[in-house]
Amino acid sequence: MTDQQRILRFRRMAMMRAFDEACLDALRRGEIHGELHIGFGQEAIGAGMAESLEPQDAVISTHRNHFHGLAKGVDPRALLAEIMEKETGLCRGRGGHMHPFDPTTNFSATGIVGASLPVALGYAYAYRLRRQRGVAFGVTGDGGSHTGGFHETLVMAGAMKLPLVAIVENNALAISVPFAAVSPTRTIAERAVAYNARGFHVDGTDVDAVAAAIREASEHARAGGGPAIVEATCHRFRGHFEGDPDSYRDRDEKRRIREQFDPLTLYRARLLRDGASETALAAIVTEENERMKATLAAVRSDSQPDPATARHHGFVEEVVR
Ligand SMILES: Cc1ncc(C[n+]2csc(CCOP(=O)(O)OP(=O)(O)O)c2C)c(N)n1
Repeated sequence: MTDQQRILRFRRMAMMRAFDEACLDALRRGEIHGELHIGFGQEAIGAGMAESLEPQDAVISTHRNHFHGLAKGVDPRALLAEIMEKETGLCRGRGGHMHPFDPTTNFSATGIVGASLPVALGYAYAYRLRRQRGVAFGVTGDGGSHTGGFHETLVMAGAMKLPLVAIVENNALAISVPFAAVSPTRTIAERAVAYNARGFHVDGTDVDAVAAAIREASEHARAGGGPAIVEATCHRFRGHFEGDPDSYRDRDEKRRIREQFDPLTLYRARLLRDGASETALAAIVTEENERMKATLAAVRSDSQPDPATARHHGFVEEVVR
């Protein structure tokens, strides 16, 4: 791997963090309504995915979806505009933060826990039927990995050797439910054997480790070897959603997590140790923050959809007519 590739990984993580900082800013000013799920602490997974994704591949994500969309190449401005319910958003402001959909990059998300996997299965099956090279990436949390849809998806993908990679962001909490208390296995990756799938268990705060595992999993799937599960362990820095009192963890534990497991801090230290310049890395963070602030400022002046068009562009309109 070249120094340039490593710097790009750092930049991608900085960009993802800056994106969610922009979302928080907008939320605090009352410019986002409804729930907002911030991904701080999980940047290495988004950034680690990015390099394995080809244009025809699909990424189907969760309620905590921003980093996966950015990894797939979704335009940050259009994603932010969607989250801020603007007419310029990916879905003209009608999907919002939990339901972005971008047919140009094959990216979508769902607020239904675990439901990203069956959608990814549909893409994987379509690639097979159309004899296309694509791989479908279904992202889920540890909570989502316990659902029936996850199991059914892996059963069918395993039986048919479909090109599907399940990426599990295991932050060890499904809202307040600790992973260890509800999982029958120590890891999720070890369940892969039941599906004739490859299983990878990686430190999800280490972007190099994540990128390597996803690279291997996707090459395996792309080559016709069948599905893979990549479980990336990580930490969620903030509450489940903005407004969650997060009372299931004490303050000291949260501070310790932020101090010890910040993927950006950890990677910065590695790059510095390997000879990167401190000034150059600081400049990258500043550039990404400034760029995102400018994007936020631009989105702010976009208009919101006209209420008279609330029934346009959708199923409701068709049924009512
Ligand atoms: C089918 C379904 N059940 C319950 C919920 C409510 N809910 C939203 S997020 C969540 C927890 C998800 O945990 P996990 O999959 O580990 O993802 P994380 O939030 O940790 O990223 C739950 C139970 C839902 N949205 N969908």
